[in-house]
Amino acid sequence: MTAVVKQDQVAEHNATQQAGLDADYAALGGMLGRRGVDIEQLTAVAQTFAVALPSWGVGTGGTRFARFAGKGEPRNVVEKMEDCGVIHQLTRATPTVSLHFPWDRTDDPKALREQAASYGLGFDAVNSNTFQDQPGQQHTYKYGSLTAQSAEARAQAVAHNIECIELGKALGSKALTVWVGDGANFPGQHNLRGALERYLDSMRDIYGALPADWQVFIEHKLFEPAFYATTIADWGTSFACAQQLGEKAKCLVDLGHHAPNTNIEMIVARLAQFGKLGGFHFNDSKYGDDDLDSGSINPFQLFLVFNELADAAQRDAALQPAYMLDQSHNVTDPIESLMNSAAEVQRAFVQAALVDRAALRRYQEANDVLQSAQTLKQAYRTDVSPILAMARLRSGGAIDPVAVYRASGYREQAAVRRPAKAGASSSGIV
Ligand code: RM4
Ligand code: MN
Ligand code: MN
Repeated sequence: MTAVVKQDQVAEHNATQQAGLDADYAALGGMLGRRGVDIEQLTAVAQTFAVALPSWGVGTGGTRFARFAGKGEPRNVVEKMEDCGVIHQLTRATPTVSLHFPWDRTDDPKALREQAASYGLGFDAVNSNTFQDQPGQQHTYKYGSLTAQSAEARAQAVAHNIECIELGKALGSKALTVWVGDGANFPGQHNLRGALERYLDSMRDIYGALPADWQVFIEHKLFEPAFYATTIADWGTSFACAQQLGEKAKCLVDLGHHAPNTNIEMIVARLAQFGKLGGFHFNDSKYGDDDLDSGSINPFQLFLVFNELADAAQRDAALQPAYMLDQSHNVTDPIESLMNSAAEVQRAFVQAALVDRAALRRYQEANDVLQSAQTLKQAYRTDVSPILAMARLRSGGAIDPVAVYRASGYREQAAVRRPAKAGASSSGIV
């Protein structure tokens, strides 16, 4: 595996941290042992964790109004992969990348695949983009894409999605994620049922182009850019469409795409129960689609989502939803933010594995509400940081990825290697 940051630097850093980590790990191991939990087993579980990086997340995102370019930000997909390589090298928790077309379009998928493989990276779901017009595009998406009144615009959007599948095939992806911004801003603008019928017609064409071993993930979002009536606004609509389309269609839950206070873990439980949980876009938010680092606002919710996933996995060992990050901000270094998010999602995963499920079931059956809640809280309150650090160390990563990254000077060197390109917009959302 090509080391993006010098492996000596990682080793030197780890050497300075190892004694402290060993002491913390032993202390935590003792505490867990008294609860009947084997820390070694949890560390092995932590080492199995993997979440995909969003290629658009390594660019500097925008606010909803402007884009503030960051220093040394990647200007193309090759540079994005390099940044993803650093994240994976140091965290060992992000072995795949989710690409977004046409932002990441490549004429040479073979070369991109090889570059990715050199960093130990593969590709997760590919994303289509029919929420903005591209230079030279024939038909506008101003009034929608898969739901557009214009048959030409719809056909163009379908063709784009099929092209994404083709590119994904060449890269080794196995899924297409479809998020559309289609909807109405004014009452009366859409015949609500008609718009969804057009959506389904378009999706049937896309579904028909899926290879046998592929899935399509339908991503819902409450609002934005359509505010009055977003066509795929909620998990219910997403679920109904996935049912209509067939087995290969599943629902994708982006944590930021719900109204505040929505019980997202219950959505997860429902989708798992009915076999339609396709994957996640992990992030956090205070209001809507804030795209903040995972666990930065509501880490308990993230834990509760993983608690449902652990329960679902016990019932159905074959359940394997795709874990992906989806975030993009401009007030942090995106590489640091993504490393941080990967660790926070991994933390929730490990904490959920700590839940004493047999005890929880007993308390639930006995209607012991207080102890049921405490059983979850006990797992959530356990600081599993030493387990995460040990898992990284044993997998060849850094005990403290952000510290190594900062000490490496990667960003400063990137700023020299990658002078800002006028009009570069392949990264970041705005
Ligand atoms: C959307 C949605 C999609 C992502 C775009 C960039 O809000 O979350 O997943 O592809 O943003
Ligand atoms: Mn998303
Ligand atoms: Mn979003």
